[in-house]
Amino acid sequence: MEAPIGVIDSGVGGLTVAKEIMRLLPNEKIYYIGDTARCPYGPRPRHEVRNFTWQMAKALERKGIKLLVIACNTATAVALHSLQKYFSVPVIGVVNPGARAAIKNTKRHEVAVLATRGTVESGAYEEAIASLSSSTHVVPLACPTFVPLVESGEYKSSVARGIVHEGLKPLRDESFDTVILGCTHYPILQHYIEEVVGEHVTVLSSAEETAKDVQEILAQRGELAIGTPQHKFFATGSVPIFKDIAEDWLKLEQTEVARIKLTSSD
Ligand code: I24
Ligand code: DGL
Repeated sequence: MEAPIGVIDSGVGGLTVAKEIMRLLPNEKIYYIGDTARCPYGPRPRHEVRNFTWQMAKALERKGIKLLVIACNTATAVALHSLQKYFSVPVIGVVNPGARAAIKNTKRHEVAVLATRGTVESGAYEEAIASLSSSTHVVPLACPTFVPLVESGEYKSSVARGIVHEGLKPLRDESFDTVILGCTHYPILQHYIEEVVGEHVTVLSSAEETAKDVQEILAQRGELAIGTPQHKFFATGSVPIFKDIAEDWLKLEQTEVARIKLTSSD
């Protein structure tokens, strides 16, 4: 089908999800909104995150999309269910795909979830995991230093290694065989996270699992695209900064990035 897949996020982090969708479904056109002017969502009160998420979803609905992906874990945690009730196109978030993959993987029924404060406080991952497997124990951990670390550009340095090791210290006394990266930015730190948890623990990214869900839903509805897509990106903040990060991360040239205004009347 001609219509694009809509992807919304608090900023550029959701490009980790967009990249997985592009990799799995290279013919699909993506319309992406990053609310870079109001990023990060992680520390914000839930009513605010819900409000901002609605604004992005409505803006994409007006542009015409066949499916909406909430790429931001914090936004998914507080807004998914209400958006699913309102929109006529399928709306998927990143929490259920991550939870499902973790349940499939865990042998000991013990899963750790790394996420922002907002996501951890919402209890969304516990709820999603409990509905799939009531016997699975969840160890949630907020890692509030990780998003600023990635966004500082220091994510490859030895400073990054130290911050990740420090942030994951509370996991030392916990038992688990599976970790969900429940935040858009954490796949960037995956190597350091794997170093801390050790080789006997599987680290899963919600981003990758979500792309599989998108594929399944579109295939089921007979809505998979054919052809060469021209993606469009919209940012509420700086266009050149967004473009730089997007082209670097997605390994694309000449991406189309425009400024978008979101208001409470949306
Ligand atoms: N990564 C993210 N956000 C940033 C960044 C980064 N700066 C460097 N890198 N900045 O998120 C956020 C600041 N805003 C200001 C307003 O405009 C938008 C940006 C993670 C991105 C994950 C795809 C590091 C970096 C990069 C390129 C690719 C990946 C990456 F520069 F981690
Ligand atoms: N996109 C957010 C998430 O996945 C991380 C960045 C933010 O706090 O806005 O939870």
